[in-house]
Amino acid sequence: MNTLLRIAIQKSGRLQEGSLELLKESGLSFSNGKDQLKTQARNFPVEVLFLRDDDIPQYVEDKVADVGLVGENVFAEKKKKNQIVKRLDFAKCRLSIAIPRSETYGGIASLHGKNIATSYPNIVKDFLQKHNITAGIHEISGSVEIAPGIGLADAICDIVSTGSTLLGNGLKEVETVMQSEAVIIANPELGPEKQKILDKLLFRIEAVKKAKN
Ligand code: PRT
Ligand code: ZN
Repeated sequence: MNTLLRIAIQKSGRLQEGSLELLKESGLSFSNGKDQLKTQARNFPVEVLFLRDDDIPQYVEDKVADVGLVGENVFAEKKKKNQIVKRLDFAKCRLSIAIPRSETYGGIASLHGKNIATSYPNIVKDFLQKHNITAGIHEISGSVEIAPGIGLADAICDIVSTGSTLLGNGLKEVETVMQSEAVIIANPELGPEKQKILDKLLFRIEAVKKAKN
């Protein structure tokens, strides 16, 4: 049986288009059926699985997929035994702490005793620990930016790109917790055949990147 490298990408959302484009620019061609769960490249030993981005690190750790394409923020939050094998220069954003605009910010120590709403509890926990801050973390899965306005939290930690969402919700960015971009993560124990396919793919991706610059 011929070995296939299984690549998990986001089923729909901000990473989906860029992920498929990257694979196509690297010379892989797919039959474009909609609503597929998986598809095989016609001309390269790769199979693509379409998943929710949050699930990808676990699937890669469990070897359901061999590699995955996710935001670095998701990779960092999930804390799996995978490795980043390529940074991709798209879906750039940052994870930041924001507070109501009406409040004065007296530096990171003023987060002491506050309640922070976020979808990234592990990253926030590590950040607070690193700065010796004791604060509450309130995990919510979506619409984090409305939390201070409805009295659910004093501050938030969420993804920021242009900053207009924060502005629209009366918030201001006060600390950058991490920078993020799309990355390729891989299970560290791929075995020689899959590793060879991955190396070939990464070589092509690098060539595409160089041609663009
Ligand atoms: O359904 P699934 O779980 O797969 O997708 P999702 O809804 O969890 O993720 P999705 O598609 O929204 O984002 C996927 C990844 O894109 C994130 O994990 C980030 O790595 C990256 N990314 C880049 C962003 C943004 N830019 C971004 N702007 N993810 C989210 N946003 C949000 C931001 O939180 C804000 O609410 O977009 C809004 C607009 O941002 P501003 O600052 O430009 O106003
Ligand atoms: Zn998600």
